[in-house]
Amino acid sequence: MTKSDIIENGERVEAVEAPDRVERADRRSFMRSASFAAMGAVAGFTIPFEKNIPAGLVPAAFAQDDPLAGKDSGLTLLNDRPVNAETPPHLLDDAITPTDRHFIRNNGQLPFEMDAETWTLTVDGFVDNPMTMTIAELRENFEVVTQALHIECGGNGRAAFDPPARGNQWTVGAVACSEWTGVRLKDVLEAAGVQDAAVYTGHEGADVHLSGDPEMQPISRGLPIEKALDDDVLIAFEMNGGPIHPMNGAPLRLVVPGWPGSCSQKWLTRIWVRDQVHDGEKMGGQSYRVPAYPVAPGTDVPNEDMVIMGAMPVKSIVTFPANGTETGLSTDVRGHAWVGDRTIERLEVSIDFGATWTEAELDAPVNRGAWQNWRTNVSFPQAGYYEIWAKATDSEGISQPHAIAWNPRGYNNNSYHRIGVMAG
Ligand SMILES: Nc1nc2c(c(=O)[nH]1)N[C@H]1C(S)=C(S)[C@@H](COP(=O)(O)O)O[C@H]1N2
Ligand SMILES: [Mo]
Repeated sequence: MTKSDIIENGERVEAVEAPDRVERADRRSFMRSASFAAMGAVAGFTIPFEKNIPAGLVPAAFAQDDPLAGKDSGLTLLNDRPVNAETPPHLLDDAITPTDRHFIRNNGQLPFEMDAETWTLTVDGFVDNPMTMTIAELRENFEVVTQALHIECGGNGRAAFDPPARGNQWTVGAVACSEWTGVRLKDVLEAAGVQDAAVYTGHEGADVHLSGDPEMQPISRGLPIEKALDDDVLIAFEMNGGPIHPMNGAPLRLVVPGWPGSCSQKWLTRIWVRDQVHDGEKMGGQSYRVPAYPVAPGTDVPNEDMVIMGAMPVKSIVTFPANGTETGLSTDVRGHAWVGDRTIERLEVSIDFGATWTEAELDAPVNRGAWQNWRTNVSFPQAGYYEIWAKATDSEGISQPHAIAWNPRGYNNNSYHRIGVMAG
């Protein structure tokens, strides 16, 4: 078995992922450079019949690793290569999403190492003072802030597209609002001295392309410089007062609330300030881009007619009661609402398929970039099946639509969240 055998066979590389990141990094480097015997040594055993092992076989002892280690067992695993998992709405009931319930959207494999002590971030490109800093230096040199910030995958809701759009079939749970601690990207960029020629950032992370090819990046997206200088964008090193979960970008990540989740680079190693729109992996073609004009469902839209997604549209979710449950003739109803770069002004609920709506109690955001919590109580006129629909309206007076504005890759589905209950 050669080194390239191992690297080219993504299945095998993926299969050695272990919950313990240190151990895992060890195993991974052995996978890349050594033999099964060496791997056995790491795990504390020898493999007497090593020479009989067919190329490409994953030793069963290494294949048991759980991609959802450290996560709530109620998360729905959509894919394990790369790992993608969403959170059922009833598990998103908390005002602040616990770390173990934050969804996971990976485009590649975990980095080889995620050591907070040795991690560095480089800021370079069109800046006066290019810099490379450790996490300790970021903490020392910039104001450390803690904010509740929501992240939603641009493709959340894709499963409802008709005709279907390819990509992860997210239902409604590729969204979360955890409390993130870090420094403002704006403060770091200002210290680096953004030059007049700067128009965009390019973000790089340490995750590994699915092919294992070290020359390729799984994803590298960026922000228009105006958004990068907005004070709600954080370079985060803590999640909910503890370490960032390895799957959520430990030990350093961007959090760009209200913009497609893909802007929130995980395992962040570099902010490259550019004098052109960033052209990193998944910035072009049909990725995170929508047609510049409305299209009929199923339309093939040429790449040159696609525009990069910016702030995400107004949206809400019902987190209680759970879909498909039985209730009394009245029940509490609650959830969250959010929108990119604006606030939610109104949240309404309907129990009669949208014929009438009643306003719910809606909290202000705890800080800019946080989702807003809402609650109400509904009474059903008689026993039977009801749907509870939620509709948010933002500060520009724009409400969630009833139907999906179809686009080829299934982005920005902000149609009403509906849950069904048996009342009485
Ligand atoms: N380095 C890196 N950053 C990344 C990704 C990735 O695959 N690699 N996925 C992006 C996408 S598409 C989303 S929706 C968010 C998801 O963040 P989460 O996995 O912490 O929920 O991370 C973004 N940041
Ligand atoms: Mo995403």
